[in-house]
Amino acid sequence: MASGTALIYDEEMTSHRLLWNDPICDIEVPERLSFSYEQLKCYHLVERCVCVPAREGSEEEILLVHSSEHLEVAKSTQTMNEEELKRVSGNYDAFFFHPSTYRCARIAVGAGLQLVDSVMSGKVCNGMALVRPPGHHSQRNAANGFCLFNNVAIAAEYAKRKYGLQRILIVDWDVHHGQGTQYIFEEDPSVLYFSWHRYEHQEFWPSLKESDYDAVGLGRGKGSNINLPWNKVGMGNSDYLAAFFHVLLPVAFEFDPELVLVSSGYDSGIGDPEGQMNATPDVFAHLTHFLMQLANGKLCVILEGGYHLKSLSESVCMTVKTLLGDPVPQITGEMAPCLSAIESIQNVRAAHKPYWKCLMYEDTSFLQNLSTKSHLLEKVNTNPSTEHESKITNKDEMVKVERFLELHMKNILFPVPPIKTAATIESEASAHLLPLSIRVVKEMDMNEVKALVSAFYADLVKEDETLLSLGSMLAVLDKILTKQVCNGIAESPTASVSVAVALRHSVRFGFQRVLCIFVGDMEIIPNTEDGRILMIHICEKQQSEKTNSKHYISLNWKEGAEGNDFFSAVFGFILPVAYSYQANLTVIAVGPNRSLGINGISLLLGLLRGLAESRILAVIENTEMNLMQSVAKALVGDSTPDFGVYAPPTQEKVRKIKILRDQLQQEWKMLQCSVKNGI
Ligand code: Q9C
Ligand code: ZN
Repeated sequence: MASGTALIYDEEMTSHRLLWNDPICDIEVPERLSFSYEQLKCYHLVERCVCVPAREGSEEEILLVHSSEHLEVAKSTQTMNEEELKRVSGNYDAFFFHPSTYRCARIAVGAGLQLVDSVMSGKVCNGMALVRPPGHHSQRNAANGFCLFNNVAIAAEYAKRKYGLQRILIVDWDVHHGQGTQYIFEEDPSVLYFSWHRYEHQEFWPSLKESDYDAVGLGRGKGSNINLPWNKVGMGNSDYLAAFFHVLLPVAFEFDPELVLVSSGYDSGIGDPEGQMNATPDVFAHLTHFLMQLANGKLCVILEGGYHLKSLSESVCMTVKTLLGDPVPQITGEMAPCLSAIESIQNVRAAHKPYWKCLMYEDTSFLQNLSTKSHLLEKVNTNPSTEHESKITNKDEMVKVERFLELHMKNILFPVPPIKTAATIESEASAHLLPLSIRVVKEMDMNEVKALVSAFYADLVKEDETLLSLGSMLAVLDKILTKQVCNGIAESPTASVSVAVALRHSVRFGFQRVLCIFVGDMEIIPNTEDGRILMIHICEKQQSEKTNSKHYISLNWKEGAEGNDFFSAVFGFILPVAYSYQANLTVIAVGPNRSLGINGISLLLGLLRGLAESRILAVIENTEMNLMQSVAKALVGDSTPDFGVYAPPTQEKVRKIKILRDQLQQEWKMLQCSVKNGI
């Protein structure tokens, strides 16, 4: 399997710059690139990447997407004087030419292609290209919005041709709508384009009707264009995460791309003068982490916008750090999407219901009540405190954000344990099946275990036999609690007791919120740490007795015969609850009669690494080597295995999730994805 992260940067792309006064274009400065690269050096990230040189994209490659007229106009600007440059620039909406622009734009295109080649050839697993000018507004025949050639669109078309790819996902998290990319692929079902963007009911640039949620693609491409318009400024971490849980991820996993490209604009981050949003740099680590679970990890991130230098550069660093496999920082702030975000999410889910199986049981009855596009929320908005209206407009605010970020980054960045996953290994035979990076730790000494148990856990541990099985779990847990490793696996013949001890031990150690996920038949030993532990029990049989506690959730789920219908439960329920809870440790226990396949468990683990700074203790009851191996791989960050043919969840399962969601969304707010219920 491929490993490593490519980084592509060429200083030459800083030579493209604005030569005259233009208040619209003056934010697209060369420092965007150099500052980001400096910050990467500062965090010692450059030296951990595989530095791949950029190259010029060829004319032929540019013509994959653009007209020859457009190419010729761009080419002709190389020898123009300032006056002529200004005149040609004036032919476009928000673009400026410099004599070096054509050359830079060709390098920007080539950088993207070098990245695609590095990933597709297996030289690296993923990577990022820092480029200027950006690309996603550029159209077949026109420059637009600081963009000359559409770098990402060309990369997608190139990947299709050169590697015969049939499914490419483009995620555009820039705060502007990449209308250029939409136009290029709107009839093409092989490219799924997702974009969220500041829209404000069409008031915000580029103010197009076709940026709204009902632009779903054309002809054979229907369903492969997903627009999520933000109708308010101030969207933050929880709004972005909700968009991923309830729109992008379910559809993306159903689409099952062979390659993921990101139109990676950071003007959707806090402090940006264009976006006016509130998302902090750490959210980009999460977004990146989610996308790394697709396409066997083949992820190419290509820079687009981002105009607050500090915010931009920190966000770039969070992205690259995550691509490198570092633990994901804990997300900050209240975990509740705002009403306006929920409304947008609901609308786009409804608009795409005809095209995606994961949405086929969506309730769209609300649509009939809307004669025009809904502004209904302005009226029903009962909780204005979660709505945001303030706009940052002046330099003072920009400086405030800078100070905030300075502090914030110090808080969220933590030292990475050099070896990340711990396990105790029973036999030589099992040792060689586990990933090499696993750190083998010695079981805790029996006398120590006895002393510990008799002092604090005697009520949980009544048999000597059970005592014996705690040695492995306690040794691994200790390494996690003391931050020597990030996560670990313990085998235990008595998982429920091991987990009960692990939970109480972690709480005693000082953890305030431990998320515990049980998979399979297991006796749940009630805990006395109420509130500090949240349990989700995934099993076939209904566990009725304990459902009255708000910190015990029973999710009755049996994976379908074809497997992999688990996505809907993961994205629609488990992740939203887990992110709402903001755990600082995750414990997952897999017992007998598990109702999930190994793939489902791997996916779940891969995704749970996004929580609690990736701290996970996995306790596995039966010594099933396949399962052990997959869990170990997921914990060290290997990409999730292929899922096979997509199997939609049955209507009954969708209903089950919905009932749980309606029941619990007041408590766990990230579950909210429609305004009809519960608000
Ligand atoms: N009144 C990127 O972020 N604003 N481009 C034009 C006209 C243009 C943004 C405002 C913003 C372009 C790649
Ligand atoms: Zn932008």
